[in-house]
Amino acid sequence: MNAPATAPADQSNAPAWVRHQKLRQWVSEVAALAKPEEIVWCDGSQEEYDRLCAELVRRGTFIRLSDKLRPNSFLARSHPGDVARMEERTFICSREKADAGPTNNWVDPREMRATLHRLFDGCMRGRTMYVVPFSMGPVGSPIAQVGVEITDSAYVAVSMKVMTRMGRRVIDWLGIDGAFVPCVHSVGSPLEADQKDVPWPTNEKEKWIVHFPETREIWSFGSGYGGNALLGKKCLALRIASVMARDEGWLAEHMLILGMESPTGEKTYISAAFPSACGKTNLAMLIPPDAFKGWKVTTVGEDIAWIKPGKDGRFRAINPEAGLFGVAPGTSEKTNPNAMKMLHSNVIFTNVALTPEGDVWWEGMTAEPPKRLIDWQGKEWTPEDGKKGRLAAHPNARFTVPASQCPSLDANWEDPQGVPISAFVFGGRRSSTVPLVVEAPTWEDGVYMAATLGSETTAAITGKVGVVRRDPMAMIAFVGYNMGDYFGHWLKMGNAVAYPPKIFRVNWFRRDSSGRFIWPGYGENMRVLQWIVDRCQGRAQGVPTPLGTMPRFQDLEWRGLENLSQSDFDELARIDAHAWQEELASHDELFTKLGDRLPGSLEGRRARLHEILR
Ligand code: SAT
Ligand code: MN
Repeated sequence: MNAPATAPADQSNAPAWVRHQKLRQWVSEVAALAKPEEIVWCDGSQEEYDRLCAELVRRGTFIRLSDKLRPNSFLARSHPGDVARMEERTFICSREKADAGPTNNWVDPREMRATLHRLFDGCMRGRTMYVVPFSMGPVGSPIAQVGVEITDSAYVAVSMKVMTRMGRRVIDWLGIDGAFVPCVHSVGSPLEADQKDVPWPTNEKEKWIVHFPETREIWSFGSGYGGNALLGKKCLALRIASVMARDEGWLAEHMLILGMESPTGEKTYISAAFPSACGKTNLAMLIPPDAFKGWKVTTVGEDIAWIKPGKDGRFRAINPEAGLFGVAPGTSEKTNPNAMKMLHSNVIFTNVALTPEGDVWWEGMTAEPPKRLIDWQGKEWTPEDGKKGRLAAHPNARFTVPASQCPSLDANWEDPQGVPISAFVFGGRRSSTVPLVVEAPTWEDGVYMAATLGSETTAAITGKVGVVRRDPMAMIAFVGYNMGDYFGHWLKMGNAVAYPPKIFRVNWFRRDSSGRFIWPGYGENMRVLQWIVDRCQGRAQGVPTPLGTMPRFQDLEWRGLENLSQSDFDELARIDAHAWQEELASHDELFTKLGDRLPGSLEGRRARLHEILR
């Protein structure tokens, strides 16, 4: 909002420990506009968390789960129209449309500010406005960034306590004039006098998730769910941070970070990007199969990585988050035993099913569903309903849980300097065309592989199955500026360190002619990770192919996986020239869209691949 000619009186209701005048003034201004009934500053204490959770129970937003089965855990059921991030309602409002680029929604910032003024005027009437100071990254880390979220949702306030370092220590660190990213959020559902509240307030008519990249501000209206409302995550840590990273020479990426410890104690860190529905959280917490005695996989992060050139000539990465907001359906003892352990207590579940004993359930958790459940919309559910295709949990049902509960958490996960990255891995869900694993011969080839990343849609995302969607670096929804410029930034970053990571492309999802997945996935992905680590350490063999270096059958560890034959492997590694011509034509579609902002060297690579893959 434009600053008034004279600063208004301090209406921020800030406690004495807030000494930052600009912060007080900004909170006063937002309060004057949104007109909440009261203002509460969050100190981030456990008492505050418990008090807000109790309040959410009292208001019907939270159901307290059995203290025996899921101690200190809650279930929230969202409004059925507010169940996921909304890309079509997400805007990058740079001054120039071309700076948002063809892959983002754009509205002129002046027009957008007028819209926001209309929407936020009185939007918190009858509600409490929470002021939530948070740090993305360990408080005080040179890589961390501070945000302050104003929200009228207590669900958001408690979720931010789990997902970020939140509260008074962040204010203390800000001091009297530290920089912060202002984030304003409202569910967009004011309460008139005597109006009874609903468990999940939302605005059914309008939802807006708005970013101003030049002034580094975030405004979100109408949704209370996930990335629409927990503004530290995709909005700050990716969209706004990607702009900071471009300007300051680092990378803000949609990547997990994992550590691989060999039997000799050698540690190699990998950062990997996958579009949704590719098992990113499972990979970040992988447990190696028995054949990998002495190997350990450790978790630094499972969604976002901030990566900066380090003094040692390597990229150093931190996980800016302090919690996981993970997809529940499909998580089980088989697919992710570490996640199952992690969910034993202190969890906020959203849109999963409730058992009669006061525990939770979701599709894929167990082979047999419980006899009776209450589904994510609060209705009775039996396995008969399941057979008819009615889901007990929403496909995008989530768990919100502190990272500190992760059994595979890396010892250095909070190192303020970050962990050194040896490899970047990019993967998508592709039933054909893309081989199991390829190492890019050069940084530029790797950037090309990442820029042309594609993944097949699943029902959970679009309702349409099997359509390849281009998702460069898995960042299609998260780059806060022009995608062509982002590719240029990646190309440049290869020269920012003396030892750039190797870049790999993986695909766990290739199918045979009968439609069966050829690769077993999950823990068995360790076989590919080990080859990647060994390549980084100069140990493993591979052969050059038109796409890059690939392992031969004998280059991977097969002990304990006897039923994957050499001919299965040949199919996983097959490069079909005809399919690749189609693939390259589809890369061309993306490149054409980016027009003159596309770096010439990427188009050059495409043309060369076109020649050699004939
Ligand atoms: O809702 S979030 O944006 O946090 C998660 C996701 O959709 O990827
Ligand atoms: Mn994500």
